[in-house]
Formats: sequence, C-alpha cells, structure tokens
Amino acid sequence: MADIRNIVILTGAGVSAESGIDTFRGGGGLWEQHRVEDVATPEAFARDPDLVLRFYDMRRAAIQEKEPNRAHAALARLDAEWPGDLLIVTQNVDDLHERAGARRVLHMHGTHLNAWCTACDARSRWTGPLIDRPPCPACGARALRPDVVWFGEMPYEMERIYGALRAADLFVSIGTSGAVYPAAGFVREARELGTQTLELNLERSQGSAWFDETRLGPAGELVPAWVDEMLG
Ligand code: BV8
Repeated sequence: MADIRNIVILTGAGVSAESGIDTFRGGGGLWEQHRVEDVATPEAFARDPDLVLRFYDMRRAAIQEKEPNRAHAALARLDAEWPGDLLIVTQNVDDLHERAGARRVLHMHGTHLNAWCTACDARSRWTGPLIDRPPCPACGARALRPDVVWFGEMPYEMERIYGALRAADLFVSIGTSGAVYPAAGFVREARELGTQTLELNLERSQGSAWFDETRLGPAGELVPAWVDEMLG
C-alpha cells in the first residue's frame, strides 16, 4: 500500500445496510417490493407519477430517521486525514456519508434530499414529500421530481469520475453487487489503467473476478480495519 497516493472509493447500498436502509437486491430488498420499471424509470414517472413520488417520499422520510454507521464514520476519518487525492463515488441517494463528516463525496445517482424542477431545472434542498405537487422554490411551477438518476438516464459527473479513475493508484469498492452500469464497469477501467483494486463486501459481487483482492464481511467491520491499515 506504500505507493498509494490517490484513491477512488465506490460505495453501494451495502454500506448503508447496517444503518437499517434497505438494499436493492438483498432478501426483502427494494426491488422485491417494487418492480424497477414501475418506480425508477422516466417512463414510469410519465405513466404513474403518484406511484413514483410516493415511492421516493417513503424513502426520503425513512433515511432521515437513520444514522451513519461505523463504515461511514471510518470513511469520513480517511477523507479527513488522507494526504493524497480521495473521492468517494456513491451510488447511494442517502446523505449518510456527509452526516458522518465525509466531504469529498460525489452522488453519481443523485440524492433524496434534493428536488429537481423540470420547468426551470433548479435543484432545491428538499426533506418533505412531493406527492402534493408543491411549487418549485425558484420558479413556482408545480413540476418537481426526485433528483435521482433513473434507469436509462445519464449518471451525474461522469467526466469527473473518469478523471479521478485515471489519476487513482487504488480503486476500492464497498457494499455493491456490481449489477448496475456504468458503476459496475469502473473496476474494469481501473484494471485496464493498472490501478490496484480492492473489494470489501458481504458476498462476492458480479465483478469480483476483476479485483486484485476481495475481503468478505460486513462493512461495519471491514471498512474501519481497512482505514486503520491505510492511515497506519
Ligand atoms: C445509463 C437511483 C446511459 C435511484 C439507481 C451495460 C450493460 C447492461 C445494462 C446497462 C449497461 N449500461 C447501461 C445499462 C442499463 C442500466 C443498468 O445497468 N441496468 C442493469 C439493471 C443491468 N444502467 C442505467 O440505466 C444507468 N444509466 O446507463 O445511462 C449511459 C451509458 C454509459 C455511460 C453513461 C450513461 C443508470 C443507472 C442508475 C439507476 N439508478 N439509483 C434509486 O435509488 O431509486 S441504481 C440503484 O441500484 C443504486 O443506486 C445502485 O446503483 C443499484 C443497486 O446496487 P447496489 O447499491 O450494489 O445494491 P444491491 O442491493 O444490488 O447490492 C448490495 C450489495 O451490498 C450486495 O452485494 C450485498 O452483498 C452487499 N451488502 C449487503 N449488506 C452489506 C453488504 N456489504 C457489506 N456490508 C453489509 N452490511
């Protein structure tokens, strides 16, 4: 690990599981309760906006009851003390990384705590429901949607992510099944760039074969131990 200066960390639902936030594919996961194509696509929103808005109102309310866990806290410590470049690229739409104190965080799939106005394109901090079609704080139009990236939509800040991957010496993936692209493809890009790759996950992911090393177990145990190693 000596020659590691720049780190990119990809996180998924597994890093928030121990905070009591449902994962997507695990037993009883979100995608068992709802069909993706009914709640997480632009077509679904056009077809039945109430169903989609209720789905995100429920999740937006739920995450505000939850607290960051030991994995979030350890990554916040690494962010604060790591002298080199570091970027936490999260697929999660919760704010637990930031509530744990992490600052160098990029939400590639958006965030529950923003509303996006499809009339004026403004993004506004939002903690309440959207089902009653509240007016946009910027333009007053009743055209707000969740500020999340739905399937078929382009993830956020892809250029910044690829730039960080090109500069990275180490790529670490935590709590993700490697089922959703383009995030699931980052490990292959990292490998092709000669970057060291490490996976910390409860079980092997769809991309495990691409990692130099895989450590299996709960993030709340694996991540603090790994951060202790990095900060020596
Ligand atoms: C796009 C926001 C064009 C909304 C989300 C290539 C091949 C095949 C398909 C595609 C492809 N390229 C694009 C596609 C289509 C699609 C896709 O990937 N489909 C899949 C289903 C095959 N991708 C898209 O549509 C993307 N857009 O491609 O645009 C483009 C193309 C190229 C370049 C740029 C643009 C947009 C995808 C984003 C959709 N929005 N979220 C919301 O949250 O509602 S995706 C959502 O699902 C999450 O954000 C996350 O990305 C994914 C869930 O995955 P995980 O987070 O990994 O969660 P999961 O439950 O699956 O796994 C949890 C893991 O944690 C497990 O491994 C488990 O073992 C582990 N775990 C559990 N507990 C713990 C733990 N680990 C440690 N400790 C624990 N305690």
